[in-house]
This record gives sequence, structure tokens and C-alpha cells, in this order.
Amino acid sequence: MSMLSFEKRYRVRGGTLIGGNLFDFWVGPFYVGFFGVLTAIFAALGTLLIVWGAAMGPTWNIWQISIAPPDLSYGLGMAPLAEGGLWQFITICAIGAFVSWALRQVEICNKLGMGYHVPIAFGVAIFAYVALVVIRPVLLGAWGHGFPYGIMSHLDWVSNVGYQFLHFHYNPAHMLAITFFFTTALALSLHGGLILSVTNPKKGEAVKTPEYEDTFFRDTVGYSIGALGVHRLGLFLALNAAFWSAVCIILSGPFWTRSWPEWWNWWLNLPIWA
Ligand code: UQ2
Repeated sequence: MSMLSFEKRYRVRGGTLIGGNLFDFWVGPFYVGFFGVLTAIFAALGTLLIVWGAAMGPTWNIWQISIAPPDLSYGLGMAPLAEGGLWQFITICAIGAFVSWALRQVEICNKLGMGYHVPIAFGVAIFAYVALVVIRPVLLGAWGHGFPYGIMSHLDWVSNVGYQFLHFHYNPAHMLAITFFFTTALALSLHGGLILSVTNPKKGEAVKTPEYEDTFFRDTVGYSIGALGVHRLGLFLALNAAFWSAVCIILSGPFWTRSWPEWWNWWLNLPIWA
């Protein structure tokens, strides 16, 4: 079916979560929707607040601009704009934009009669961000535990928080997250390489069929997970990478305050060594 006649078939009203037909239309190729409007408002406001924060700051150097959360002494209260209040509003705008974007994806899934895999996957990424700037700060009792919004400053934050736990790589949830990130890269490189290899035939030859894909991996590793299976595996690996990243940082502070290498003393303390 051509894209023109397909669009005519699916560009119908309905599938919205809120407001009925309000904003239920397209602008060029883009579906608008109530949540599209909300996303645009949150994103525009958040960006303006970032620019305002940069204008207050000591530098316009893009690498050094940083908008910091409030001092720990403000606890979970509101801070003056110039002392972390901007960070608080920017965080609200960011979460508002991310969640609105996910709900816009849900509405588009409804229109197309598709599953919710994409918005659910995006939701796990949102969870990883919210873990850093809301869940962990709330559990620790101060917004000041959020990370600063700046290119270099957020890297410094990651390094500093890592050293607060002596050696973050001994965090078992961090180990799991890294393993999932690396395995995601392995799976995507295998899949991307395989698909390009079968869809780039020599001049005059036909694109290879799925039997070739299966046979390549049966011959090399004795197993083919299959054309559908590799996408299930990819989604599983990617979602777990984001999920365990969130877990590893929520554990650090709220549930474990000593060095991460010390956590492994449970192994040395097993009664079997006695
Ligand atoms: C596969 C298959 C695909 C693929 C890939 C595989 C035809 C198009 C990449 C190979 C994947 C395997 C063997 C699983 C690897 C396991 C991990 C944990 C990385 O079999 O089916 O479909 O793209």
C-alpha cells in the first residue's frame, strides 16, 4: 500500500486519552494531540528557563554552563530561583515533557491499533531519569541530591557520587546495568550487521531470505534466535540496562551508605569458611 493511501486510512479521529477531539489533527507529517501541545509547552518553557539560568551564570561557554539543584539545607522545600529554584522548575518541565511525549506515543499506538511497546520502553528511560532527580533525592531528604544540568558538571557529579562509595564498580546492580548495556551493543551489532549483510546483495542478485540469516548463526554459534526473537531479546536487554541503572543509584545512599567493596563482605562472612 502506498504511504498516501495508508495515511488516509489511519488518519482518523479517536484513540485519544483525554479531551475527545481536542487537538486531534495533524500538522504536516506530525500528529499534534493534547499531549503534543503539552510536550511543546513544557519543552519550550524548560528551554527558556535553562537559557535564563545560563544568562545568570558566570559563563556562556557551552561546556561550562551549569544549572545546579538547591543547597542541601533547603531539604525538600522550594528554593529561590537563582539558588536552585530554576533547577526545580526545569526538572518539572523535563518530566512534564517526557511523560507527555510518552502519552502522545500511546495515542498514536491507539490510532494505529499497535501494541504499547515503544511508550513502555520510553517509560523505562523516563524512570531512570526520575530515579536520579526525584526518587533518590526524596529518599535522601533533599533536592540537592539531584544532578546539575550542565555538560561537564553532570560528569563531575557522576564522578563525585561514585567516589563517595569508594569504588562504584563493586555495586552489584551497577555491574548488572553495565552488563546489559554491553550485551545490548553486542546484540545490536550482530543484528545490524546481519540485516545489512543480507539486504546488500551484489548487483543483479536478490536480497537473501530469512533462512540465510538463521543458517549464518546456526553455522557460527549453533543457534539462531530468529527474526522476531532477536527483537524481543533487544528490547529485553535495553530495558534491563536502563532499569538496573536506576536501581543501582537508588540503592546508593538510601539503602547502602558504606563503600560498595564492603558490601561484598557478606561473601567473606559466609559460615562455610569457618
Ligand atoms: C539471529 C537472528 C536474527 C538476528 C541475530 C541472530 C535469524 C534477523 C543477531 C543471532 C542472535 C543470537 C544467536 C542470540 C545472541 C545472544 C545474545 C545474548 C547477544 O539468530 O535470527 O534475525 O538479527
